[in-house]
Amino acid sequence: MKKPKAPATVLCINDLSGAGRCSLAVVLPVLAVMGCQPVALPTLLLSTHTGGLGQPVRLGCEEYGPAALRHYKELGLEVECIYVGYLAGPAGLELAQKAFDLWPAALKVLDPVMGDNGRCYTGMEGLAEGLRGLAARADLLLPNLTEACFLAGRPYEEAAFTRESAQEFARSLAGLCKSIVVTGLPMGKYVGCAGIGREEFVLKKPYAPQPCHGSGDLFAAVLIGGLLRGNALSAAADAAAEFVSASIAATPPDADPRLGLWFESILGRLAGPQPGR
Ligand code: PXL
Repeated sequence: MKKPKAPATVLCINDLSGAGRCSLAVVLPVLAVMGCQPVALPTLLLSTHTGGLGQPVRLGCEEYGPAALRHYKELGLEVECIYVGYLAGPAGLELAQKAFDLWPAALKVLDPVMGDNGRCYTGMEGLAEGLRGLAARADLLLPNLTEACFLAGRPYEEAAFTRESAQEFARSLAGLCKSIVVTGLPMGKYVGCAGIGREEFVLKKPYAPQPCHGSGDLFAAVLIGGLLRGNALSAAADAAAEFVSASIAATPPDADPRLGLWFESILGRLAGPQPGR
């Protein structure tokens, strides 16, 4: 019998928010169902995310993170991809830099989680400069419109984009990273994302009227799963945007938006052949 190929190992540096469907709670099931082996490296434990569910209970991981990295290195863990999300503060930034140092050949993906709708998430002010440094070392940057504006040091404007202006906007970010997919671009009845780097593309999906908590985490995880299956960036981004749209459609309109998207019932759609690496 042919020996099965080992699933791609993805080191996921992100927070663990217990309730609210975001960060590791979303990323781990998505990557696993797509045939990868996620290794969770929490930057912070919270009872919920910080988006309107009251004051979450927090447990810092400042000591845990570097010690866990040392352990993984001692074990000789092979890491094919490092996926960086919510960093919680300067210690998280340092942890991600250290991971980039330890596995230089890994595919390095940075979702610079800082805010949405023109506003910063609680406690994320002041991380822009450090995230710019990390982005310069990453292979792929996945900001939403708000984060792109923060990183580029520009005012946030709620402009309506056309295909052309969306592509132009993505091109204007080129100095930040080799490859960029910027998400959440308002395009009338649609929401768009635009990519630059090895490929240039603009994708449009129907606009969801209610805020979609955790949608960025869902998008990033599906996109990474697709890349590790060997798909092109534009195809992986399209599948990710499609899955976010389908998750919005699977969420009842009267559901509490603070509890995120009801993606569980459609998770099986992401299952498929093992990553063909
Ligand atoms: O999904 C983004 C996110 C991640 N982690 C934490 C958050 C948020 C958004 O509010 O609060 C802790």
